[in-house]
Amino acid sequence: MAVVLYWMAISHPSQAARKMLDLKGIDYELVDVLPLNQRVHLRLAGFRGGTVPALKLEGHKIQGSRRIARAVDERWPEPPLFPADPTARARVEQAERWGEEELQPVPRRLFRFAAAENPELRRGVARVAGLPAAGLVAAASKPAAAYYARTIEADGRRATEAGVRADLAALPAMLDRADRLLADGTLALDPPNAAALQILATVRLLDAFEDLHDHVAAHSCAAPARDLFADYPARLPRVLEPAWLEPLLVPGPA
Ligand SMILES: N[C@@H](CCC(=O)N[C@@H](CS)C(=O)NCC(=O)O)C(=O)O
Repeated sequence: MAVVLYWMAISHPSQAARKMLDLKGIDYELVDVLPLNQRVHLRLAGFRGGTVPALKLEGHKIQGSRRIARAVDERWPEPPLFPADPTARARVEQAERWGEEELQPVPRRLFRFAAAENPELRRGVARVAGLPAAGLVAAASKPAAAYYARTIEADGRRATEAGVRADLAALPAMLDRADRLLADGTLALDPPNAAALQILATVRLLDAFEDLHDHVAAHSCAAPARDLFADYPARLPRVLEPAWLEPLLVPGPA
């Protein structure tokens, strides 16, 4: 098969990359990477980096959702993931970059924090990944979960209480920004452009955290995120201290 996507169903940039291939009508093979084992699996598959999504495309190995968007768009131009007009393209690229660098780490950090703290969540993830003996996997993956919780993300934060609380404080403004990008047409939906896929995949995962659902659902970006990623398999139980959620209790957008 000329196109192979290494992904994890729970991973929001993986969901965005898969949707790109689907929108282009590309015939591809999907390889499920075990959650918390990305680094090992991807190195064994010949990739230099240890993150999903990772794409083999006609002999090339491409990692990172933004690089994948460009490679796929160049090889299969229709429907386009970026506008043809240079000014409009620059706006979409700027939004996509913000989506990847600032918004994307937020649910990943919450997930890592929760996975390190909560065996039930690890059991759920093992079940979604189709693994047998999910209870054993949950116990065995505790050190890996702790390791990922200590990893520093591109934005300099870790999945610690301080990192998570800073994310929760920043989240309302970030979702307001996603709403504005949707309202001014930077995030196109018909067909979805690269910025919409990048940002709405993250919004969809945020919405799947029971702790965050009410707040996310009050934003106008939540409904298109749910439509675009209707089959997203994530449902994450309450894991955060109620007091940490206070920044989300301020009234949502009008
Ligand atoms: N910003 C990159 C990052 C992807 C990323 O961090 N993926 C996570 C899953 S959502 C991963 O595989 N992490 C493994 C690791 O950090 O070792 C992208 O958009 O592709």
